[in-house]
Amino acid sequence: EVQLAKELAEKKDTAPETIFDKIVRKEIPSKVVFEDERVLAFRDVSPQAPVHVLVIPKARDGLTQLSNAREDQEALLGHLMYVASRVGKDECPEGFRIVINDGKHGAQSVPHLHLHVIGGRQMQWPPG
Ligand code: IU
Repeated sequence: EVQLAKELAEKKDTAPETIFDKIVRKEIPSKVVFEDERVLAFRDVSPQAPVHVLVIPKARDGLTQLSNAREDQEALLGHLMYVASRVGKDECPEGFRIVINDGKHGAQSVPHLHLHVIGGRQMQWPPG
């Protein structure tokens, strides 16, 4: 357990960068909803509901997916969730859904951690 944590902490993020890095650097335009030093929230280009915002860490730092998170990233994970909650509360007064797709079975398509904030219509359960 300790050894695993150590290896993760020392591991450099060598995965190729994704389009989200270009969005963070504003090389590709996006509709920014919120931003601070650590996170960026922007509208999904292919919205699945009237409100569909992605909240991402600006520096990926190994967070290709949630399951790669390190213990020293707990505060960042909390901040991402807090920002997602604010976006949801601001834009979806009747409720919303937060989704994190992880890996193949999670149907993740972009290997840079992102929280989907989806709302503005009635959601269904179970998800597909
Ligand atoms: P996923 O959880 O990895 O499947 O979500 C990726 C999302 O990123 C998906 O909803 C795309 O529509 C969205 N997206 C985007 O907003 N802008 C882009 O340039 C690309 C993907 I590529």
